[in-house]
Amino acid sequence: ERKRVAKVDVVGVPMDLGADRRGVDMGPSAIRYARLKESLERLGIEVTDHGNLRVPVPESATEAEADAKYYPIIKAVCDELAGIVEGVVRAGGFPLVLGGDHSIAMGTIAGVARARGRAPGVIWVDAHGDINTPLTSPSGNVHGMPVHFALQEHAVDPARMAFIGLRDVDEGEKKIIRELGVKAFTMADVDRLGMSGVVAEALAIVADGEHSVHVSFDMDGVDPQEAPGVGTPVRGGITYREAHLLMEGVAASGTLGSLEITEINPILDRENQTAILAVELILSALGKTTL
Ligand code: 4U7
Ligand code: MN
Ligand code: MN
Ligand code: MN
Repeated sequence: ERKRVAKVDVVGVPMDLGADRRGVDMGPSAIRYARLKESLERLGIEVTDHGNLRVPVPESATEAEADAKYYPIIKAVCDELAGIVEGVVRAGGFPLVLGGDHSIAMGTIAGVARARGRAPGVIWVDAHGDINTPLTSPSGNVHGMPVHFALQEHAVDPARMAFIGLRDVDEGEKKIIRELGVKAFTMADVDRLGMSGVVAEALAIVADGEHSVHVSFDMDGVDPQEAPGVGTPVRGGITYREAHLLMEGVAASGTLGSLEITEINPILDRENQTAILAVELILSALGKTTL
């Protein structure tokens, strides 16, 4: 019997300042509504829900920086998130962060890094690269930049990170990924290698025995047929079974130290199916198996 996560600490971050379309701020509610707590408890996991952080709404915020919209406010919320995540990890807990747009990953990763004295290895599941700088970004939206900031400011090692599911990467991002040599498994790689091969290769890079693994899961990594409730859907994504296989592979490695689920937009969803899928995937990542 492999060692399972016994205690999970849930933190909601109703953030949508990092994205153009309103609605991902409702992600944490949708995931809780999909019975996150009860489902984890049925797995035998003890759950502490820390509730949601207070996040300003765009209507109440002033927006000065066109290159990275709302960056100062996003940074302040991420600092607060980092403090909570740091405390959870120090207390031996497992942070499960519910977004919110993907800019929140800066806070989660910073918190894990502070608690452990080193940045985690990162598996970034996404249709997008999220590695724009304020200068390369075509949109100015910070949810397209968190990987850049995680590498730049939170000491994530580009050699200890892997993308899975990419299929919509900006020209500037392609150049950065190439120059940094970040391992990127595109959907074409998933087609060729199969998801089990991709996960094995990704874990071999990210989990070197010294780094805990952080999975930052953007629900738009999954195909829109399965996950329609996202702000920026892109066809040709990870299938339902591939998504589970990914999480099951991570669970089986016994290296997962933290997890976040981002970019669910309940307004664009159908009967909460994207949040329901998110809960299923969380359970797979935390060790749920059929038998
Ligand atoms: B997400 C985009 F230009 N690359 O930077 C950008 F295509 O967290 C999209 O992955 C970013 O959902 C998507 O604005 C951010 C765009
Ligand atoms: Mn994305
Ligand atoms: Mn993303
Ligand atoms: Mn998005």
